[in-house]
Amino acid sequence: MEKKKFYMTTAIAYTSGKPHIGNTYEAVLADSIARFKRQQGYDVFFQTGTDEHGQKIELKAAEAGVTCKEFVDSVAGEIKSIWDLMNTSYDKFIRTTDADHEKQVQKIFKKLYDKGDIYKGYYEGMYCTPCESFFTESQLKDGKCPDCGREVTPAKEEAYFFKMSKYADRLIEHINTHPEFIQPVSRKNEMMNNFLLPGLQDLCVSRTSFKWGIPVDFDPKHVVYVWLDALTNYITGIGYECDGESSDLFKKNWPADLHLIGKDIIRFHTIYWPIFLMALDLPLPRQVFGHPWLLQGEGKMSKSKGNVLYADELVDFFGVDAVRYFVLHEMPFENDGVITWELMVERMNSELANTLGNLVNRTISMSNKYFGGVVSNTGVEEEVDGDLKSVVTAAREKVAAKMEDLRVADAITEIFAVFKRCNKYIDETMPWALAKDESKKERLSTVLYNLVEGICIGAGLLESFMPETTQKILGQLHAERRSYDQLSTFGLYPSGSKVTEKPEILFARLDVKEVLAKVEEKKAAE
Ligand code: MET
Repeated sequence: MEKKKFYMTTAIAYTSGKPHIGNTYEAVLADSIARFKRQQGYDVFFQTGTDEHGQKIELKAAEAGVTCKEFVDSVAGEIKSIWDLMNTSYDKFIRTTDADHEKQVQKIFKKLYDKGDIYKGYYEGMYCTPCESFFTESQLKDGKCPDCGREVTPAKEEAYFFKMSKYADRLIEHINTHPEFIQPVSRKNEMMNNFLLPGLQDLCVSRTSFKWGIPVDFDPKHVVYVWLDALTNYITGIGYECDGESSDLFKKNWPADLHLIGKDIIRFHTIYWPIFLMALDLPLPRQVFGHPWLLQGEGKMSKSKGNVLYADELVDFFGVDAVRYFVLHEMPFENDGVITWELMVERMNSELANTLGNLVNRTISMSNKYFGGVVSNTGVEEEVDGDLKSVVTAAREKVAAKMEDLRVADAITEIFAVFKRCNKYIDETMPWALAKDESKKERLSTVLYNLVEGICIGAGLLESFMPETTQKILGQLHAERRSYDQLSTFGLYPSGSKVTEKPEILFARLDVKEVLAKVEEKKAAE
């Protein structure tokens, strides 16, 4: 049977600076979804990348005393290496400075101009440089940018405009008839009531006040508005050809199944982007999911506020999978999540070291102590086994249901319910007591077998979220990786297999005071 395709994307990150853990979160979140879909048997194409044009980047490069290209090359490299460090399994990393992307953007702009959807005029308004956006006076909030709250400056320039209103009715109709299009659903009302229903204004889609962008080829003093440039990455990255035949990859994958983005850029993805697509006569993506933010203490992380945490420094202390676990598990579906060193240490100790690490370690140690590492199912069952088995075998469906709704944190909670159930099973069966009674030896063997089996299934389910940990656990149990189908069947661990003699500690317990002291030390040294 042919596999069903699943095309998903993250937002592409601005190459204005090193991404903090809040930006990195999105790549990890997307990765966990991509991996889970693959595990379920989908033919996934997962695209991420970098957004490299615009005045802000031009200014940063000038500050750094390098060319724009040098600047973005260096930051894009940094972003890619952090995505790699976090084990994100993207299929394509697009950069908006890629030559084929730039060429398509020029063609798209020309096509929309020829069609009459883009026209030339003048823009007068207030401009927010960090957001690359114009606002009218009435759109400002207390005289400042309504999106980021920073200062705006008056600006007037000759510019091209896109006739947004032409497609507004079609978009309203689409949103109303496709309840899955904007998620979480609360964001839909915001888009409708604040933007669509009051009436869309034409959008300024070119700039002349700076140079670092894709030139409009038939009027090169203009560069293409960075959002028109950036949004099209979702089609150019898979081989869209504006005035010819698109690639097979494009034909297979478009429309996208999921655009995963931060909640602050939902408007660009559920209003501008679908309208651009309509103008290009392309079908709309199936779903846009606006995730909440990961906050560090008070407020959104930002360099200017000095409350920034970076993935690589967290990884130095906790390891990749613990950081993946933390960001995925601490992020609620709709509200913002919080990350602090203290919380990380707490989760590391309670959930990772205790609930999971200790379970695996104890099970392996007992198998070695009582049976020389050989784990056999002797078939001596007791009533309590039934509940363990039903919790373990029901987990896959529960995880799948949560993932279907993109409730990743809840999916992880379901997996940890398996490990918790296994721990409870140890308390219930008391293997150390069984070991004292020679006549209970066979029962003890089955108890350990059931634990190993529970751990194998839990570890298999964990693969999309903590891929290295899954490998380590299966490695220690000398167990095969299981297919998705096999993850709801109890008893596939071959009876009589031998586990490792020396289990490696999966997650070391940390002392919060020591961690904080080291963090301070590091800061002082910088
Ligand atoms: N660079 C933008 C941001 O980080 C996202 C662009 S997605 C097409 O907000």
